[in-house]
Amino acid sequence: METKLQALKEEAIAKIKATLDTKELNDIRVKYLGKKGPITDLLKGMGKLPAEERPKMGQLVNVIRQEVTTFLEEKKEELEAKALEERLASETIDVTLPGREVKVGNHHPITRVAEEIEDIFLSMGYEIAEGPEVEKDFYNFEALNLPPDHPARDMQDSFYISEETLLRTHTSPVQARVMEQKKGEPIKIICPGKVYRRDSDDATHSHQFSQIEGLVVGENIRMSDLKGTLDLFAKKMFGADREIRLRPSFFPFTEPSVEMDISCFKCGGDGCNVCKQTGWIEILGGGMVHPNVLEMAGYDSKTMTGFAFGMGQERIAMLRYGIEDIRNFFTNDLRFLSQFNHTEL
Ligand code: 2NM
Repeated sequence: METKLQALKEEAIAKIKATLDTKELNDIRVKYLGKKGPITDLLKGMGKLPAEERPKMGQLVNVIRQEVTTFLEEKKEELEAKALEERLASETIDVTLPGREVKVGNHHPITRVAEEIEDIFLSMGYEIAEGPEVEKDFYNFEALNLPPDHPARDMQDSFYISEETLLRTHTSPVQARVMEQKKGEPIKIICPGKVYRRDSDDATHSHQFSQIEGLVVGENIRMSDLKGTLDLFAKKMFGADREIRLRPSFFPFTEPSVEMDISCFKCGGDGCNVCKQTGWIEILGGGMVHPNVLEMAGYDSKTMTGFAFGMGQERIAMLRYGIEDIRNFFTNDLRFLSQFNHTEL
């Protein structure tokens, strides 16, 4: 019986060693250690043994059961570890793969320039005022002292929606509206916004563009206030060492009217390609608000005076960023726009 038991043990261990999966391993366990297995059979047959041999045989059976069980458990662990390893290998994620790019946008260069200009005037105590882009002929022209025969009022020069409605040709009507609302009170505003003119688009003209205009009305507002304000603006916007120059000009809504140049920020005034060898760059127009404009809005032009000025945002942005064609601002070409991403210009 002892040799039989040893043979059974060897047989079971050999099968355990050879098996490759857990199901087969379980079959082996049932076969050798189960209730109908050969070892159980041998135990049952112990009754036929002489009494003095029984304890020794019983002990041997238990030792063999224990040994086979240990082999089974070890194999089970081995197979499970292998299965886990295979699963992990098949489910591996390559964390070194590059992630999906998140495109970060930024403000349009025109918006940037507008906000920069706004910040400068806000720091001087101005408020921002806005108004409609579809405007009454009255606010766009009449209230601004543009006579009926003025060329800007020609169908060829403005986008009319009806006899008395059009796309505003400048942001000045916002200022005419504010003056009307303020009913003789002092004013200090800047008005940014889109404007429209019938024009053939080319490198320097666009039928749609953006302006930013300023208006100050109060007692004793003088040309020197305009000059000081614009000088400070020029220095904050284009560099502390900028100088300004005012030249006589004409606008229907200001008298006297001026145009302002700044000393060239590239060459400092010596002459270069940016200032076209003149040393000066034209930046904006302005002047003292025409008495007719003040009176039409309900101001007494004897006690209240004002200055106003206006500039094209695109022109400022072109100078600031060295852009040569105004159409770049409107075509939404990402190759152009992405140059303004992530960079402090
Ligand atoms: C400019 C040039 C000169 C201007 C005048 C006014 C108003 F409403 F007060 F009459 N607003 N803006 C003005 C004056 C604008 O832009 C080149």
